[in-house]
Amino acid sequence: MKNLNTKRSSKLFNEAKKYMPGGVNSPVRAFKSVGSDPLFIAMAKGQYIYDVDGNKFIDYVGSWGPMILGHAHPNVIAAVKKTATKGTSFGAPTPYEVEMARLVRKMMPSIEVVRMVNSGTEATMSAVRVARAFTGREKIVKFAGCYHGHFDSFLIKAGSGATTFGQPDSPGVPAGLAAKTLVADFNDIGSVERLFVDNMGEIAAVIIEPVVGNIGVVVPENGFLDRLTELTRSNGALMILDEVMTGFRLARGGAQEIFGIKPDLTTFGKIIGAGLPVGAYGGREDVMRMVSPDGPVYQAGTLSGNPLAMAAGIAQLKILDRQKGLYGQLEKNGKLLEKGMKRNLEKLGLGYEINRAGSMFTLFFTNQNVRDFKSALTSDTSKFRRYFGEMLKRGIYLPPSQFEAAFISTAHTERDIEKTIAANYDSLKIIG
Ligand code: HOZ
Repeated sequence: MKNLNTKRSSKLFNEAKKYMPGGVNSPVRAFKSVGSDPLFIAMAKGQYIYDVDGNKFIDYVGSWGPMILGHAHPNVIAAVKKTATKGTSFGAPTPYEVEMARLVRKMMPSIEVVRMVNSGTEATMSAVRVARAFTGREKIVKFAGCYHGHFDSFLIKAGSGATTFGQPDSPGVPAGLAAKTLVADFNDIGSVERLFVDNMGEIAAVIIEPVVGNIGVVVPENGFLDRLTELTRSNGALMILDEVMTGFRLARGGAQEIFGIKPDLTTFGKIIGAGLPVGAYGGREDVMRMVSPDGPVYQAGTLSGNPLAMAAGIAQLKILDRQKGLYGQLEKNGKLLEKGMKRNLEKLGLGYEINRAGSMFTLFFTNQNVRDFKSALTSDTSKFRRYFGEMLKRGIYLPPSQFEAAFISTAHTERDIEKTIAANYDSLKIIG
């Protein structure tokens, strides 16, 4: 199998490194952990992404999740074009924001009141501030390996790029603030119970990715999220569900619909902007009315509810809301891919793990059952690095880290899945 020609990407990267930290604007896209230069992208359409050297790939990154309908969906593009001609930002309310809030409430009934922001990080940061104000408590509980964006309080045992680059606890976070973040183990309710006992009356909220996507995909075991919800209630703390990845992806009503839980607050990210910069947080009316100008908790932003982002997001959410069979198709293709990859592993006598929730999946290079941060870290990342390179050569663009989720979109066809399974077989055969 020939190596890819990536001359133009490499040239751009060399120049980019002079002007930007690591040559990129977000660490995970630097390809650092997979030992090659990142691809610079020229365009994407449907399930395909094209780099500046003219290479074409079946894309399983999907801009890290939001492109659930594939790239450049005609409805989304039409909405952006139409809106852009009327102006790109006003710093004042628009009808789009009302329509967006109405849609989010309709699709996710736990959301009574919602505030739009510009990213998942802003959403989680603001949700925790509100929870602290509402409860009058300062400590929060997060789970090892969960990633909730790059706000100080969350860069403690954080997944995603922080784990990929071996920096789960970032320097620069004040020790006093870090001490307010308590860390429990995913799928281990006992670890949360102990924190509540040791910090009685001090915990404002528990924040969790219902299906972890930031150490690769890790699925909650039966009853774990239910017990967690009960535990927060009985201790007067709030439950914050971080649905930045899972919201509107695993189901119309997100992970909370699938697992039948009702969080106090939920955070969302890029999917509600169809790839434009958007986030949101929302939930119980009595909690959300704490937010300024209804209440005293300050949180603001000129670009919050930006008309272009709202128009794109509304176009995408409307399809997710109305198109019959959409989530069934994602599940079917997810299952097909999982089955094919498992068949490959069996044929080759390899015992690696595949975790999947609907259209999110990860192949872990470990023989252990991956159910938390510790077991995810048993993955052989040098094997992943070689696997990633082999898949890329075969036209499959996966997230460039063992500790990320891959995403299927509605644009992926059965043929794409079959091609991916074949590439997976050939790649695994080479690396063993
Ligand atoms: N952290 C995001 C999902 N794991 C990826 C996007 C980014 O950090 O650039």
